[in-house]
Amino acid sequence: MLGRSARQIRSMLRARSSVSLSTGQDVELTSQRYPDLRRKPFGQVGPSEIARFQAILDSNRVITDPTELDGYNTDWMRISRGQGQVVLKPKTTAEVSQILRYCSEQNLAVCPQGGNTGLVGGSIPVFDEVIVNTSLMNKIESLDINSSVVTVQAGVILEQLDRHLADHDLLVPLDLGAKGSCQIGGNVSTNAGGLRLLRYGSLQGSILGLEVVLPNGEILDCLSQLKKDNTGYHLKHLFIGSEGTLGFVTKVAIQCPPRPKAVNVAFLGMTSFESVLRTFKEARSNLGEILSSCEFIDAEAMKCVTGNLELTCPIDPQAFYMLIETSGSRSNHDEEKLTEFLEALMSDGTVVDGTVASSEAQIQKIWPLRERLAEALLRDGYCYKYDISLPLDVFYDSVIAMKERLGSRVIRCIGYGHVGDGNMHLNITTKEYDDQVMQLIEPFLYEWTSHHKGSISAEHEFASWFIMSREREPENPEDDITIPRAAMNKMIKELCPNTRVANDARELILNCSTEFIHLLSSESNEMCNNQLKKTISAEHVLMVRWNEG
Ligand code: 2HG
Ligand code: ZN
Repeated sequence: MLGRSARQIRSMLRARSSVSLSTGQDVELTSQRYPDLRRKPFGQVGPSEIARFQAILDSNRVITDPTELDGYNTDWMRISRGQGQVVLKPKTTAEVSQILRYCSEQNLAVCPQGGNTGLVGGSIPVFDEVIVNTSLMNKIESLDINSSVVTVQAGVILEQLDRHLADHDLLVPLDLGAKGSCQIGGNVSTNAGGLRLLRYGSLQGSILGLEVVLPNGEILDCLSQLKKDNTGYHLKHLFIGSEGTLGFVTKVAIQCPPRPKAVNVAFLGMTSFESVLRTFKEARSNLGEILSSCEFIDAEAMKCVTGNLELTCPIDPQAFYMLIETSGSRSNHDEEKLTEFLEALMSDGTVVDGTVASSEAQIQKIWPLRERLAEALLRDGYCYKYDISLPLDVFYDSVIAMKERLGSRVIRCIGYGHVGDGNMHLNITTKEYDDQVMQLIEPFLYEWTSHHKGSISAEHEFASWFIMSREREPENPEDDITIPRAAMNKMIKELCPNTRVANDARELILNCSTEFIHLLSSESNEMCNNQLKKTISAEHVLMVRWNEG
């Protein structure tokens, strides 16, 4: 970009190749890789259970064919595989309610599943849980043009919703690389972060209401469409990001921002991480309200996405790259701001190369370099995936520390992610799973992160430590802490001895005090840091579900 103005520079990119990954038997069973995991004393699915499911749903929505089951049992990362014997595909909340009530009565473990695009194995069974898949719950129920609130069923695909909103000049305030397959219910249950959190904030802030089916089949209606509603506890927050542990999200009301009229993407190169930080600081102060994304990619990550997916980097090789997006309402204004910002950074040598794209076609050629990294990594073989939040002054040190530790044992150790949100995606690859490499990564990386006051899960998922750290043989199944009611009862007893323990999840939630809720969250964070050693082995493997097996 040196010597040329931002507006003159246009991308010189090639079309991306499409990739399809199969799922299947070659992925090791989660229960085999982690032999210490024990199936809890849940019931099993046999002919009478199948007959009951077929009475609730049509038989073509009860899948038992082993070949078909394969895809639902294997995660997108191909690192986890469950042994679910049946997939159920409800279309309505009433059907979900009947399924959960029956499973609860029969003590059958359930695995809620959306688009199965999660990165930590949380969307598939660990053992033989009943998979309740939301893909047929795909109706956009209403869109209130005046308030810009859309209400959808859980199985609506993110990209489809965004296309629908585009017709009304609105936008989903969430954007993920997996947008073509991930579903809103899963996004809510994992509190997905994504590429534009910097601009629109965490999904939690945009969700106005939720409808949730509780483990006993009761339907909890928190489906408010109001921007302001302070009547009582904000129960919806219990379900956002709780990974299906407390209930099954069936409908969501989302506040949608206006669709930007002008979008620009600058793709820049730097020689040092200090320059990345300086560029981010300048972007924040000079692009201000129009800044919508600030991503970074290191040199090895760039080699991965260009080498494995045959994409082309539009600028010369550099140590670090940044993708800076602006979204505003007046293109002249935005381009002027962006040009000034870039010229200042180039003239002092912070940015050494770059290109700017303003048309949709050009932008669509740049974003894949960042969005398709997760997919590119899988081409190496096995991927050890870490999603950490860190203070920016030590942000890239995490990759340096890991590289030093792993040396030539791995194919690559790379860093990329949402630098604007302090979110590092640290990824390591080997040809196939290598336990020795794993031992070098964990618990080291968790302890390193904890020591630097980071978080071991920034946006992907989080909760398995909770179960693992408390795992013990229950005296009776009712005390099994993998059943949320019992889990919460136990926590209440431990944390708030004076609080009344309720008999079911709904009663519990309605009766629990704000003190309990505060304690729950602060205790969770503290436990996470204190108990890393106990919990790390399963952190990316086991997800807590409300009645996981
Ligand atoms: C992203 O930001 C996703 O692309 C995936 O969160 C991150 O591949 C990863 O580690
Ligand atoms: Zn991410």
